[in-house]
Order: sequence, then C-alpha cells, then structure tokens
Amino acid sequence: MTTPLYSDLVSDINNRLVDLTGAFGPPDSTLARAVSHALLAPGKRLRPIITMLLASNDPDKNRAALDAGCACEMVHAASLILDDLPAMDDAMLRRGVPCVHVAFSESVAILAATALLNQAYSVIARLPDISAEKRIELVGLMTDAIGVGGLIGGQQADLQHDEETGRQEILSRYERKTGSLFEFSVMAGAIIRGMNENERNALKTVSHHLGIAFQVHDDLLDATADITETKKDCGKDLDKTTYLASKTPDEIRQRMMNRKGDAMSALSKVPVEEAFHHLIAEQFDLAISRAR
Ligand code: GRG
Repeated sequence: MTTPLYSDLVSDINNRLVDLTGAFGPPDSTLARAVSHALLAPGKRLRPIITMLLASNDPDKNRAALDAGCACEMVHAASLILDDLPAMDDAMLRRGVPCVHVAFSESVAILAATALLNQAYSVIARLPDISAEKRIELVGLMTDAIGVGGLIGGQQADLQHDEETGRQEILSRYERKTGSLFEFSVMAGAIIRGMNENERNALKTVSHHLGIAFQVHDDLLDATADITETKKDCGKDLDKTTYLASKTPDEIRQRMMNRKGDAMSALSKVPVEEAFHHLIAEQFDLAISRAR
C-alpha cells in the first residue's frame, strides 16, 4: 500500500503497537526484543486499517477499533514468525529484516509467536469503550480465525504440497490461511460500529473475495518479484500448487476483476466511508495489475 491516504492511521497503529509491547517483559529481555523485532518491523498494517476505517470515521473515537486492529496485527505477526520457521517455509528475510529465528533462534521464535498470540486474546478481552457482549463475540471470532477453519487449518493444508490439489481446495486454503484474518478485521469493524446482520453478511462477501485476491497477489509477487521489491524471500511457493497453476495472466486478471465486481457490489449495500471503498478496490487492483 503506497498511498499516503492511510499514513495517519498507520502511525496511530505503530504507536499503539509500541505501547502494547510493554506486556512482553523488560524491553531489553530476549522475548521482548524478539516480539518487537517481528511486530514493529514495517508491515503495511492493512488488517488494523480495515477495522479502523470500518468502525468509525472519527479516529479519535476509535480506541476499541485501534486495539482490535492491533490484536489482529499481533496474530498476523505470530503467523509470519511461524510461517518463516525452517520447519515451514524456511525463510530468511521478512519485512526487510532477518526472520526472528535467524535474528534470535528457533526456540525464541516459537515462544515469541506464542506470546503474541496469547497477548492478542488479552487485548481483545480488555477492549475499551465497548460492551462485554461485543468483547466476547470478538474473542470467539478470533479463535475461529486462528483455528482449524482459519490460519492453522489453512497452513496445514498448504504444507501438504499435493500436486493433485484442485481449484476448490486451493481456494479453501486461501480463505483459511489468508482470508480468515481479513474476515476478523472486517467483522471487528462491523461489530464495533454496531452494524446489522445484512450489513455484516455483505461485509463477509467482501472479505471472502478480498482474502482470495490478496493471496493471489502474494502468489504473483512470490513468482514474479524479487527481494528488493517484496522485502521478503521470493520463490518460496515454486514447489506448491498455487492458484497460478494452469491459468494464463489474462484468465487470472479476468477472475480478479470478477471478484472485485462482486466485492464492490456487496460493499455498496453497507454504509461506509469512501476511504474504505478505495482501500478495498486498491487490493484487487494490485492483483489485477500484477497478473501479466
Ligand atoms: C497459530 C497464528 C498461528 C498460525 C499458525 C503459520 C500459520 C499457522 C499460518 C501462516 C499463514 C500465512 C503466513 C499466510 C500468508 C498471509 C499473507 C499473504 C501474508 C502477507 O501479508 P501482508 O502482505 O504482510 O499484509 P505485511 O508484512 O505487510 O503485514
């Protein structure tokens, strides 16, 4: 995300993430340094931005959305640490810095990821300015996003590298390993804002298409970009059956345009600010322009 449109939100999120690292022990302890290394490295902060833009058009009244977004960012950071481990993708570089297991050690990486996950639940359970009912609903949604129907199940399926994997199975993996945190960030915004059932369902349609398009863009980067552009290892998926297999760039572009159309049409049923429409459209456009 290159546009400066969200730079105020990104600096609010980064400042709050720094505050929240206080829960990981003395700043010079190994665990706190490893957590900060992963969490504060320059990510795009897309998931918290989504929650904040949806929850309110007034960032000053958005403390619950800021913390819910930061909790999601903690889970995301934990998933990246684990994904990069030698037992998984065996990567060296993430967000322009050495992966946590490279900068520290594998054992520290596993503990830092676990600590981030644990603390994410704590942040959700203590969200300010919203009802206990909403906090409980969000804890439930977070467990769904992380669990077998989410990150963990999606990653497990992804690690199987089955050459016979069909289109539906690939889409199901993408929905779980990538879409589930987008669904959480969208639903957190909707719940904090007090949206009704129809609006929430429309937003689920948006996040469904967004998760797939986002992962397709990530696959395209993995296959066609280099480390100077992505700031992380590329070519990690060459031995996996991804969405890109057996599709021409034209076909990928067309499918992403169809998904963008369906997502934007669902979004038109939800009363949200223009900036949110812009953000969502931009994510599809990244995949569309990269398929070449
Ligand atoms: C228990 C949390 C937990 C996870 C276990 C390891 C694992 C299961 C899941 C990994 C899932 C994963 C890494 C999916 C890829 C998602 C993806 C496209 C990440 C890149 O997101 P960006 O581009 O990254 O938003 P930045 O660095 O900008 O935040």
